[in-house]
Amino acid sequence: MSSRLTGDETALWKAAARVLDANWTGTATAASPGLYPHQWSWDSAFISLGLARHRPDRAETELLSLFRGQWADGMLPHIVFNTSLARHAFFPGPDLWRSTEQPAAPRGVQTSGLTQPPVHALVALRLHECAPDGESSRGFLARLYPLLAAQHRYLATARDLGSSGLIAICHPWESGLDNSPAWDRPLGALQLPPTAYAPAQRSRTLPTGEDYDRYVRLVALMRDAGYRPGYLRDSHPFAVEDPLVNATFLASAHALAEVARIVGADPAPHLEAAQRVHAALLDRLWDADTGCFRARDLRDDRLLPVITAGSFGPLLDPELPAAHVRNLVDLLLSARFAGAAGYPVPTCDIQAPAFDRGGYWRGPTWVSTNWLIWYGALAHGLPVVADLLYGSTMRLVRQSGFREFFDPFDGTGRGSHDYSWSAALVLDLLGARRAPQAA
Ligand code: 2M8
Repeated sequence: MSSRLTGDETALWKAAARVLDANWTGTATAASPGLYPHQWSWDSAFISLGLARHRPDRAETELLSLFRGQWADGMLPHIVFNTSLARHAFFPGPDLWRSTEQPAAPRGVQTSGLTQPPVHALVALRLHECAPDGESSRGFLARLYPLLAAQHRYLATARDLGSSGLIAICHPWESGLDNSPAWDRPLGALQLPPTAYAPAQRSRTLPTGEDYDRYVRLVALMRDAGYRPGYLRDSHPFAVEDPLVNATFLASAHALAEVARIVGADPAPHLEAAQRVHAALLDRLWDADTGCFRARDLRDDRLLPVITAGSFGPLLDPELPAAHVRNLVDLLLSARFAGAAGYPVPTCDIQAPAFDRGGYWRGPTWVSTNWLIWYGALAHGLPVVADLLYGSTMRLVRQSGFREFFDPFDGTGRGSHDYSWSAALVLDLLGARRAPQAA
């Protein structure tokens, strides 16, 4: 493979860099200029990977600025609000979360009260590996390490709601795959009071009406209980062990062990945490009948029926047994996913009744899930799968620009334009091709 970018790749690189420059606010990057004007947690992590390739000075600032929102118990919130914007610039804004009323929330920063997939330690280590100046990057890791360790401690203690070794999400937004059909069953079981919370007018591509009321209802329940782990464990109606969230937690635990070694701390607790998740993923979320991972609803202790792009998340586990890897690759290449999509990977099983090629997280291809599966495929020495994902992602952005998501059959762009993580992860993919040792 050539280590130089082609002319076309150079043009893509410049276009992606322009998106990140335009969305930079001075200390962080807006997830998308119009639709998501604040700083989102896993977006920010992905964005810092792109910044590392284009503006390394900003990559560390981006992550550190996100961790300003971390709560005293280690919880890293999924949104850090940009307080220079109008309070109603985004719904749900600070008024729904009321973080400032929570004793554990940071002072002077307004945040949500939920988490998102913990990709941050994985990303921090990758930033270090790409860093032009190893010494200064070690200093950055030393600063970030206690924050990452606290984030992982919170998840392992406050969020192991089933005492199973896996962490549970308490809201579909915590999965990052917000409106995925995987959540239809537990969301449908939620009792709604006779009030509509959500504003009537939202972007047409986002969930509306009763779906949105369910999301807001779950937030209100968590908030009114002070986001307390005891409430989440014993009473909250939505508690799900998700394969992608747990796989990112596991991969980040491995990365955290490496970060610990680099900064002179003890890697052992992080390796033990990774082992626990590895064993519990296989024990609780592997479905031998379909040969893939599925999410488990803790409220009825059953696996959820829909297979999604998140089912491939455990490819991020470097110790995933070869037979499981083979099963996942067969499914990925089958007509249920890449085999029948011109622009893989669709976020939902094409053959599932709920599949919707244009629906928000209900079928379209997203750059973030492609990147995660690409990363996992490389770690398992699957260059054909990795090349398929690389090629599909490049064709999508070449054809439709840095859109939020894409039709998996014809590549039509959907959702917001100039979406930061689409640009950032393309920069990372191009950067990895240019310097394969950093892949
Ligand atoms: C979407 O999430 C927000 C809620 O947090 C929304 O639906 O309004 C998801 O795509 C999520 O994964 C992403 O982090 C966020 C910002 O890009 O938008």
